[in-house]
Amino acid sequence: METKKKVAYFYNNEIGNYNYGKLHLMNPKRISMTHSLIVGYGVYKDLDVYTTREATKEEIMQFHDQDYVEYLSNYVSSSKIDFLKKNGCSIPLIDEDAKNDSDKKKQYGIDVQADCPGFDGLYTFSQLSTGGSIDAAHLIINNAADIAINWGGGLHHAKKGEAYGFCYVNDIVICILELLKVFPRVLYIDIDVHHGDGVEEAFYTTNRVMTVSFHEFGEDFFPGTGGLNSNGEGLGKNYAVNVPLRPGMDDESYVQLFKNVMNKVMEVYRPDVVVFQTGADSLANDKIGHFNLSIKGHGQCLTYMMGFNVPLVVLGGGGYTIQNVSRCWAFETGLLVKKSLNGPIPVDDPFFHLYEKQNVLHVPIQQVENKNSKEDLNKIQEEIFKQLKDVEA
Ligand code: V1S
Ligand code: CA
Ligand code: ZN
Repeated sequence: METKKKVAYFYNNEIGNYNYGKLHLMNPKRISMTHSLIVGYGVYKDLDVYTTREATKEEIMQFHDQDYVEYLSNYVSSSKIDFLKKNGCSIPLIDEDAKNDSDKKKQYGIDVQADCPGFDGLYTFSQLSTGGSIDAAHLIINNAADIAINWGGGLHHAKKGEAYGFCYVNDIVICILELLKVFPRVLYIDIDVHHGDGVEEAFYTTNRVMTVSFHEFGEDFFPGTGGLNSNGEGLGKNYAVNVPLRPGMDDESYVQLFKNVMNKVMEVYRPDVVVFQTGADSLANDKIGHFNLSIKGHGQCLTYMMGFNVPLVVLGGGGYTIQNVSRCWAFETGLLVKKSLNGPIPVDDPFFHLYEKQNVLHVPIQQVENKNSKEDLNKIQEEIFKQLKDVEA
C-alpha cells in the first residue's frame, strides 16, 4: 500500500502586499490568492503549514555578490525619499548618493521603466521568497517532509550580480546550494514558459545539478537563451537539458514530451532530490506566454514526478493571468496531498470578485494552432535522448 507523503507548505501573509508598480505584470497578490483557495477548499488540513521567514544577507550571499546584495538591501525608492523629506523625517540609513546613482542602477539591473523596477520593500519581498525556498530545502534534508512547497519562490532569472526578468534574488539557486550540502545529485525541472537561465547558468559547469527547462523559444521571446544545443560545459557537459518549443503547445503534446524526457532523465541521472519550478505562465491565456496548457495538463507533470518517490521541493515562478495562477497552484497543492478540490470557487473567498466571471477552478483553454508539429517534437526528443546517452556512459 502506498504511504501518505508528508507535505510542508510555506506562506507569509505579507508577500502579497508588495507591488512592482501599476503597469507591471508581476503581481505578488497571486500568492495570497493561491493561499486563500488552499484555505477555502480545505487543502491546508492535509499540509504542515509554516510561516515563511526572511532569508538573511549571509544566506543570500551564498550565491549573490556582496555589493549587489548591499545595494538591494539599502534600496529605497526616490518617491519614498521625497515623502520622508517632505515630512521632515531624518533618513540616516539612506545613502542618497548611492540611491541616485543611475550607473549603479544600470549595473544591478534595476530600472523603474522596465522588467525589474525599484519598488519599496523589494529586498524584504526577495528575502521572503528566498526564506521559503531555503527552509523547504532544510525540511527535506532533515527528513521532516517528503514534499515542500513555496509558491512565493521560483524566481529563476536573477543573476549573481544583477536583477533580471522580474527576479532580484535567485531563491532556486540558493535552495539548490543548501541541498548540495547534503545530497550528491540534484535535479532541477522548470516548466515556466521562460527559459530557466539563471539556474542553468549557476550550475552550467557541474554534474552535481542537472537542469531541465521546457520553454517557449524564438522570435525574440524572452530571454532568448535555452537552445537545444546549450548543454553545459566542462564537468557539466550534457547536464543542462533544454526543450525549446513554439507557441501553442497543448496538453497532449506537452505532457507526452514531458513524460518521455523526464523518464529518461530519471533513469540516467538518478537524483537524490528534485527541485520543481512550476511557473504558471505556461498555461493557456497567459498575458505573456503562448502555450495552451490546461491546469490539469500542467498538473499532470507534477503528478508524474511524484510517482518517482524522490523528495520534492515545489516552487512557483511566472504566471500573469493571476486568477489562473491561483487556480493552478491551489489545484496542484491538492494533487500533492492527493485531495481533489470540489465545487466552485468559495463565495467567501476574499478575492471572489476576481473570479466572478468564471467562478470555477478549471477554465477552458484556447482554440489556437499548435505550432509544434509531431515531427518537430520527435526531433527534439531524439536530440535530447542522444545527449542523455552521454550522461549514461
Ligand atoms: N514578454 C514579456 C515581457 N513583458 C514585460 C513587461 C511588461 C510590462 C511591464 F510593466 C514590465 C515588463 N517584460 C517582459 C520580458 C520579461 C519576462 C520575465 C518573465 C519572468 C518569469 O516568468 O520567467 C519568472 C518570474 N522582458 C522582455 O521581453 C524585455 C524587454 C525585452 C521588453 C520589455 N521591456 C519592459 C524591457 C525590455
Ligand atoms: Ca522553463
Ligand atoms: Zn516565466
